[in-house]
Amino acid sequence: MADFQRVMDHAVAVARKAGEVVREALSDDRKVMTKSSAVDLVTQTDQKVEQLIIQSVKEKFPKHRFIGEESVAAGEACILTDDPTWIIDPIDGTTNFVHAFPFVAISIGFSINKQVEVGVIYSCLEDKMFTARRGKGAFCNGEPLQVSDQTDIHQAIICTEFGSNRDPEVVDKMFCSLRNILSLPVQGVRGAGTAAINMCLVASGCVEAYYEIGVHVWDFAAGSLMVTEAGGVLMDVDGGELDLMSRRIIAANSRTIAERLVKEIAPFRLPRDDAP
Ligand code: LIP
Repeated sequence: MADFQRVMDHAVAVARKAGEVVREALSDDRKVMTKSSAVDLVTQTDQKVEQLIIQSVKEKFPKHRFIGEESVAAGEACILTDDPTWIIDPIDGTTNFVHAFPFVAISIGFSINKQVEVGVIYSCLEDKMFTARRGKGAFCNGEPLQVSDQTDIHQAIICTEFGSNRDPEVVDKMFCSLRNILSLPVQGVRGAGTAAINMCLVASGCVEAYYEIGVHVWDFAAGSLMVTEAGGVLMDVDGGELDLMSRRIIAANSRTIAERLVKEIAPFRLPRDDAP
């Protein structure tokens, strides 16, 4: 049995340290490189922070496994096993970071038996530390989080993102979903530029739901626990069960809101995170 409190304490400590590195890097020149597309950005800080987190975890938990955004980009396999696994996004909101748009998070999920047991999201420019443990609630800087109780979609704010895929068919589908949702109408559509912070907004009760197609497991592993521990629900965009590797998610305050969104989202599939 893993000592989840030890895992949580270490995740919080290393996320804080990583946040300092990110804040310092904001005052330097940021050398920007690209990954899967011209708008899929990465910086040396993403790589440095991921190494910092992995090294520090390895010292404390030498047998644990890792899935890290930049390690996968460098060619490591993205396979979720039953083993204790740290799922790391060193900078969630890299485009925000590049532009100094003030929502940037370090996202650390910890899973066993393919179930997320601990989630830590440090919104490092706001200095907000979000934490969740399965069965023990979700917190921001130690204060308990609770999703909103609004189940009328017409009174809702919905978060989403457009990601970094600019294939015309994908863009058309995203606009189709957005058009349907705006026309319901909902009260607003927002996006912080990071999946992790969008999910913290759901958990905090500021918005009713977040959905996206194209995200990765490292973007939403920690956030998924944050939302359920704050009383919310998770769903695939077609209404089925959430699949951590499918790159699709609805995270909502309630089944009512999630199922209403399923009716409006134009679903499509992208290669899975664990595709060979
Ligand atoms: C980002 C996600 C965001 C998505 C972006 C990107 P990154 O993560 O948080 O939801 O729309 O395309 O995947 O790359 O900044 O860690």
